[in-house]
Amino acid sequence: MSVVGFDIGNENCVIAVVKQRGVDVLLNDESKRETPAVVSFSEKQRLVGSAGAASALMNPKSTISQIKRLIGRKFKEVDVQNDLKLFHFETCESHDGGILVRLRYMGETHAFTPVQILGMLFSNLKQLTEKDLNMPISDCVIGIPCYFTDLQRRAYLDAAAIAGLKPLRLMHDCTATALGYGIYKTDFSNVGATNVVFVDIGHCDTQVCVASFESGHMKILSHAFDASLGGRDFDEVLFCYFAAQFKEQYNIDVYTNIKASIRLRASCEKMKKVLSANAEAPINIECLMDEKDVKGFIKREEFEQLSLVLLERISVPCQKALADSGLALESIHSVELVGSGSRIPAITRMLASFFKREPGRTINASECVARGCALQCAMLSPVFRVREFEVQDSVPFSIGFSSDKGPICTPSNGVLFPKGKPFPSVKILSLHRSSSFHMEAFYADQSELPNGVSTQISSYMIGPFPSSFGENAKVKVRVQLNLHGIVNVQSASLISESMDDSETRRDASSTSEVNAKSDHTPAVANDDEVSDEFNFLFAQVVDKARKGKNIKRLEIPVDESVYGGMTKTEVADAAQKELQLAEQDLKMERTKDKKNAVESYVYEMREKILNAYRNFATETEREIISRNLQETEDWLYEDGDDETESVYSEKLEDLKKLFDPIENRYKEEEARAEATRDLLK
Ligand code: ATP
Ligand code: K
Ligand code: MG
Repeated sequence: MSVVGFDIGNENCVIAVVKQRGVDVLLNDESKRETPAVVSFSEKQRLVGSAGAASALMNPKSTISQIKRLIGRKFKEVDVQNDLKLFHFETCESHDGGILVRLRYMGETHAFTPVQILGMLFSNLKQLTEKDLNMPISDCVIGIPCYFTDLQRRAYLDAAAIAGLKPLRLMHDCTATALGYGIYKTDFSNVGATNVVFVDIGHCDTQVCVASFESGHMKILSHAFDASLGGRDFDEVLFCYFAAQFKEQYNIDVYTNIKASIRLRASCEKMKKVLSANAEAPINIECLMDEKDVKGFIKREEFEQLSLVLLERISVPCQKALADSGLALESIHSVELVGSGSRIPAITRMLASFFKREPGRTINASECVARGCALQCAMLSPVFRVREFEVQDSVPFSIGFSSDKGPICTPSNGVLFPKGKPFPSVKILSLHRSSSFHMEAFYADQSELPNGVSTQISSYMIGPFPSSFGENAKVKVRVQLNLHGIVNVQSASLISESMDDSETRRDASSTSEVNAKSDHTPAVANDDEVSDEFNFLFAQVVDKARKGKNIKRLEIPVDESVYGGMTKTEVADAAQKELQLAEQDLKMERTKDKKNAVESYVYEMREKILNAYRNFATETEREIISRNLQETEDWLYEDGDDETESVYSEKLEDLKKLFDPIENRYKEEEARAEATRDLLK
């Protein structure tokens, strides 16, 4: 059993694993600690990660990156449409308003949902991990942006299921970072809490959280974000600048040429990184478009000037997180800056002036999310013993609940899980109903959500239930905001109590005897009520039942449907499809291996027949073999370039048949020589 943390970024993925002596970040096949979040469909197989990124230029229309942006979103959302303009793969609207990625693969047009594509990334990361650990894995913790909606969280779980992973928790990126930061620190002051601001600037987004640490305990006070502000936007500043400049200078319009725009964008990203360490940076691209080589140059100051609006926007979520935490600037002990997008010096300067102190850079900016997730996974796994450390996260968006009688859970306007309150959390709703009824979970405040996101979450049919419980029977509905930040109705039960309901509630410790035989139910429904789990009346109800009172409790069916979510069957089908695709990839890998084996055999034997084996073959044999080797080599580059595994196997066998007699003669002679040597010793 192993525990794993995954950070799936818009640009890079990181895998962290808890090993005996701490948390390790795994290396991928290229020995890199970060793996590009890219899936590319080449002619007959998928290329994921570094291989996928490498084929982006050759295969722009079937190379998918930044899929995280499209998870659980609607095609028509304005922000989605803005993102789609930057992508070169083709998309369309699905029947339920979602997004489909359309591409050609193995001679057919395929449509994949973003969840399926994310599932492919997960599969690849799972494979990398299993190869490294040399054992199968499924338990993991996955980092997610704090601004993910319920639907996006469910979509992540579906994608993980497609890949055969079992997330023990979806963890907010900053919460994971804060955990990794806090768990090792032992120098928190004994008097009061230590408050730390974490700012994570990634490729596409900015997240800020305020966390409060005490020894053995961490509480997130607030989350804030800009879902569309990250390193990518700074690349775009340079891209627009040089696109305009090259148009004027060389009369080329890169916007009209996919490959040119991919190359310019990649160069601009490199340039941005150069500008983080240097006062100026050149750009040189050969044959960018219309066979023209282009050259350019920018000073860091100019870049900063062009990025002024972006830089200013970073302070907005900082301001919000601080305000929502209820803390004054003076109560903040430090500001920690993570995410590779934050490596731009002007960002540090801006944050320093906003927080009135230099932001810390002690945390590993690119690995902290995965590391924190791995730690959380170890804490949640029964197999590991981790230092006692309590993690209390904070609800990012207010969640309301309503039933067919209108909003419930007053006093705060139908809000059941208010923003900023701790989660996971369970609430018990007490209602009175005579037959099946309907409930809805929704986001209570549109203004808290990212642009244009729907407030609908999920709906529940509760019931049917037997009429023997009478009119206006009491129903207890147990609603949970779970570890993933997903809201759901866990269970619903009918309660028949042999006393006046309101009486019981008013005096929870009442021991007043009630006539056990009377089947009294209140004639009028009480106002719907909500209580936290610890206030729940069940304990008392059960208690009375034990005393032999006539109290009935009956679990009733709850049927959930999620707006825009996948059904269990759809997830199972997608998992099946993923297996088929993986099988095809594997087949192509085996084919490649076989082809390589033929090729190396040709080279090896050519060398041997000229040297070691020379005297063991007749002139005729040597001629035949040389001819065969040459023919095979030519074939590999021409007709045999793209053959099946079995064809390569046959080819190899044929060559071996020619060679085996000679090889045997050679080996016999070797053995004889060795025996003679032994005798002479
Ligand atoms: P997200 O968090 O948005 O999902 P991510 O986690 O993949 O994305 P990171 O890996 O934290 O993002 O950061 C990637 C961004 O950091 C890219 O925009 C990249 O260009 C930028 N970046 C990396 N190194 C530097 C550098 N030295 N200077 C400036 N920017 C950099
Ligand atoms: K990352
Ligand atoms: Mg990130």
